[in-house]
Amino acid sequence: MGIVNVTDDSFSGDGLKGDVPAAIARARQMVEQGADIIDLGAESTRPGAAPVSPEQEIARLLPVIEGLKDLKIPLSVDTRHAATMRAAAKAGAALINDISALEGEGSLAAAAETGLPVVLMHMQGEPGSMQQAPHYVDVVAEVFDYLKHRIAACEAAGIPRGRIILDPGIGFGKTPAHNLSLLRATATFRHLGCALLVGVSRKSFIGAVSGEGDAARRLPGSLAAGLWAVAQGADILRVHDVAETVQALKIWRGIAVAPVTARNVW
Ligand code: PT1
Repeated sequence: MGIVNVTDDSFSGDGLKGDVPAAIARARQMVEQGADIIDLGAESTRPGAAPVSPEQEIARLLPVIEGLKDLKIPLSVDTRHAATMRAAAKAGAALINDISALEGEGSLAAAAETGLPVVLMHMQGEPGSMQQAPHYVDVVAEVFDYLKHRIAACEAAGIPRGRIILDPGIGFGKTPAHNLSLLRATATFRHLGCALLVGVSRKSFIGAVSGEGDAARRLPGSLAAGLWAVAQGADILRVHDVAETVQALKIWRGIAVAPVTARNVW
């Protein structure tokens, strides 16, 4: 899953602001590089970020979705707003990625109405303050239970389990140690019977563990964490660096799963 941000202040320095042609070009380039899904976001949710109104979000996203109508791969929309989910689905988005696991007002009903698959992500607190004092007694058990309850809420709202993708929410109200514990336990989340998505790309825990302060220089750590997650059962990696991740995955897959031959390439 390639990340395309139409935000003012993406943490990794790749925010395309309101530049619609640039966002469209970035998405097309990622498809060329081997992305299977494009995740479009108009609200920065990195630690400390301020919320964006649904109106602003829709105004930023719709022209990009319209401009990518002919894309050969599914478009995901990264939003916590019911109105944005509806508008994006109507414009052709194929997946709803919600960092608040459809806890927003009207989101369960809106997502169910679209009939689209959804990503349910765990977060402790809100982006604006979530890194101030993350606290868990047992981070893996608590994230697991939260996701289990959100699956139940989805099923009650008419979103079947087969349409749900789970995400432990790396970096969302978690210390570096919490993030490492969750990644270590990636395989545990498979027991919930859904596909798994993991987003580690350039995040601050990689900086904390490696000492690399510049988010744009965290590709090696991002690849290491991403490959670990895939080896433990993650189905989807949300990444900034598509070409590099695809190369790493091809080698991992060649070793772990099946030899790469002329007939059997990614
Ligand atoms: C994610 C994700 C996301 N991450 C899903 N959607 C972001 N499903 C946005 C840091 O610690 O992991 N899964 N949408 C980006 N959010 C962050 C969080 C960026 C933490 C950076 C950090 O640096």
